[in-house]
Amino acid sequence: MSLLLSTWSFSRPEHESAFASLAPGADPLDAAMHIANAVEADPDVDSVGYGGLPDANGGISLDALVMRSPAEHGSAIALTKVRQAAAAARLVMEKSPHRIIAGPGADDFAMQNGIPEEDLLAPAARERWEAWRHNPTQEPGKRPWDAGLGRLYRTEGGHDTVCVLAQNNQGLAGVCTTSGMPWKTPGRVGDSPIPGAGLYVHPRYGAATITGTGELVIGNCASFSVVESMRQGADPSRAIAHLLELVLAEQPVKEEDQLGVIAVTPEGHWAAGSLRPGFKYVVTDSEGTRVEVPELVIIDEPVPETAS
Ligand code: SD4
Repeated sequence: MSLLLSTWSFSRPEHESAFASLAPGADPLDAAMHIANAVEADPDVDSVGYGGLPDANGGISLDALVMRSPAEHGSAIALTKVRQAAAAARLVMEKSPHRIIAGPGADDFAMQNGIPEEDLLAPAARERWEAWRHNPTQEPGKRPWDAGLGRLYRTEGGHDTVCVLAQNNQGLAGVCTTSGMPWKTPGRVGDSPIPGAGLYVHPRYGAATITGTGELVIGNCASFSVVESMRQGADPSRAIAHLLELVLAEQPVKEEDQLGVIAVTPEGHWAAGSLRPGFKYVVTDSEGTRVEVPELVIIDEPVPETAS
């Protein structure tokens, strides 16, 4: 049995082809990368790779993490010259003696290992930054709302990362790749490239990954916390609920904050949950591919009219 899970409906298009590469014996990381690479290359996804919205100065930076186990993971942080952030993170894991490489060194390392230098700021993202720059006092942001159409409804300031988990008879693998929070303070790094925050994979206990406001994720070591709950016997849904309730109790959660979590056991039992309505995820298993709403939503809120 094999399984692919990813955050947000914009990650759906490559699910079937990625799943085809997840046959027994295949490397689950390859399948997860397939989805991440496609989203990074899509200029219409404004929160990942090319097309991502820039920081307050108009500079875009990308962060990514790939993980198979506590002994096998790599992060590339604050890339400004290469679009393929997940591939850069995989190179850190496979070709360096380190676990995290950040800043200009991360760009150099990626390029030395064959990833091309490219412009990261798409014209549409530049235009939106120009508009924001001339009116930075506008309402700071509403959280993303996934209408399941492959694009997210939202106003300025929302953000949403592609996180992918893959499971087959070879084990588990995960990828998390993002351009981070739009209009962020230059130099800001979120949860996505931090092992145990945006993503955690343990071959014996399971994997979890998170999209949403990174500032709420880091302090609770959120992905690690979900996997740790599974290690202690919780099923994935209970483990996610425990994490989201903990964040709500311990963090200054604002109206525009959202967290979407997906988790899977080594046997392929999975669940998803979110802090609020509006999060969707994509699953492919032997029954096919579908875009799903998580059963677990911690804060009950009405659907905004603009999202329907
Ligand atoms: C970050 N967690 O940089 C990422 C962004 C994200 O939904 O996932 N947004 O905080």
